[in-house]
Amino acid sequence: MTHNLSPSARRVQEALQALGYAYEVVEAQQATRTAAEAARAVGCTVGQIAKSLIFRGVQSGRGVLVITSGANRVDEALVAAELGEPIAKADAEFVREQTGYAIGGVPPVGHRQPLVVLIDRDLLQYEAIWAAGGTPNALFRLDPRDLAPMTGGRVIAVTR
Ligand code: 5CA
Repeated sequence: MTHNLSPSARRVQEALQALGYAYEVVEAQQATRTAAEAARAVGCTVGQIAKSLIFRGVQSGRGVLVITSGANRVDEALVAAELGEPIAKADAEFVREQTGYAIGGVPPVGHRQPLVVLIDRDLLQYEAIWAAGGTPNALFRLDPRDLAPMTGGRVIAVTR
């Protein structure tokens, strides 16, 4: 099933398999680089797109992944309070170094480095959501209740 995927998407597919999930990474014809594009491509609401946003812990230097509903903007103060240190937005190089993927395709699993993972509780209201699958047009559909066990992440409020 994975032979037609590009190498980055295949890595995500293999990570899902290794974690015991049958979810299937698919590559869309059109770009799914942003939540709006992804929602258009798969025919869901923007809120059902799981954005994978990378931040850097300012004191520790660790990578932080906040998996956010496409409908929400992350309140960095809430995330900082949760982590116990301020965070800064990652630049493209830090995203690539931590995750192994380029901005626009960062998946929730299959990263190069272990990341601290936080999950937007608003994602849990949906029956199904879509997350990036390693490239700017790769996606997979999943049950949002699998996100926490799949990533080892904690569910939090990312907006007030
Ligand atoms: N494939 C889509 C839908 S899953 C996707 O990956 N969307 S995303 O929102 O998770 O990834 C794009 C995010 O990357 C943007 O929301 C933004 O937070 C971040 N981003 C975009 N440009 C930059 C940049 N120059 N530096 C750092 N982060 C950026």
